[in-house]
Amino acid sequence: MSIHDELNGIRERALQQIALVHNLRELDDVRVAFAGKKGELTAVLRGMGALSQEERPLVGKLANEVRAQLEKALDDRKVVLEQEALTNQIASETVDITLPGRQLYPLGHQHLVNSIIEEIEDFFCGIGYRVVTGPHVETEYYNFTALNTPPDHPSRSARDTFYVVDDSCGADGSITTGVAGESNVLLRTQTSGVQVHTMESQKPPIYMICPGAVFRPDAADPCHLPQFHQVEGLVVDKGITFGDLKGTLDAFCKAMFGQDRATRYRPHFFPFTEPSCEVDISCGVCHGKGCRFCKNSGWLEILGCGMVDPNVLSMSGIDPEEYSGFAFGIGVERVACLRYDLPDLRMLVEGDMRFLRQF
Ligand code: 2NM
Repeated sequence: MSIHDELNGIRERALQQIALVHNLRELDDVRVAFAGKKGELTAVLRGMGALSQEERPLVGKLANEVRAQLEKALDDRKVVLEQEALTNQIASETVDITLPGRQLYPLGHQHLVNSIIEEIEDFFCGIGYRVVTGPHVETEYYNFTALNTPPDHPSRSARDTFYVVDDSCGADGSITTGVAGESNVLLRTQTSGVQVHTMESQKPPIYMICPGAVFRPDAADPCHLPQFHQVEGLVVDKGITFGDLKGTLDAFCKAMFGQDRATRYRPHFFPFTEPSCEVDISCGVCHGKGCRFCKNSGWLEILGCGMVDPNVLSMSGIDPEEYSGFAFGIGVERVACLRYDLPDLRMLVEGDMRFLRQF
């Protein structure tokens, strides 16, 4: 076989094999077999020494053509195989980001009491009120005296208030409750003390709410918990009237329970407000006709309120001739009961998964 035919044969076989390889490794094997240092093409070129002067340039030219052709074919095939490999990799590694996540167990959520507090905060922040918080431990002055509560008022008794015997904190910080008259430090029975602190330290206009835990020595039963939550509100400004109170609390009740709910204001008594009211909303179950839920009255009690007693303003350094105000107190657990139709307040603190999972 002439060296000419040999080169053409190499070309033909190499191109054939290059077309047939499946991957880059096989392609490299072909490259080594034909164009490598010990490859067929190299071996043929070594034999060129034996050629005549005339033949040598012709064969050399052909050899260079074959080499160039092989190299181009190798390069082209390499591009195709690389592209194929990338396509395969992308296909095999694809993550469908639209697939829903796998939920391993039911997720927890915010406590009902806290989500109601946040809803109340959202309403009042939306009409320009500030949220203020304060300590759970208060003095009798801030919890009672500054709120116009007489010294002999029954709410001050140890039956209605947890007193803290201040020097009986254990080394571990534990608190022992004491007897009225023996301590003037207590667990707040309402959050109003925070409002007194605010009135003392800040000039009107005051538009504030204070959410938080309060404490009363009641045994837990369907309607009582020894620790529960209030959101109290206070407005002090020039020219505040009962109309402002009613407009604000009507808007609040509708926002909280639905635009179709009616309100009514029943006269009541609180030491810190005059006049004072309890506010009812129309029953959402029977819409006022009377049913088991509203104990046949058609109405559900929802909050207490009133015009701040001038004594309360003046004790905190605000001139009642210049300013007036209204205040209100909302029982958060009570709102939760009405909202979720709970038969027993204790369900809110027992942590029973069968109850919590419903929300
Ligand atoms: C209520 C009902 C009526 C009240 C009064 C005050 C303060 F500090 F301004 F005197 N804070 N909250 C208030 C008034 C609370 O709870 C049922």
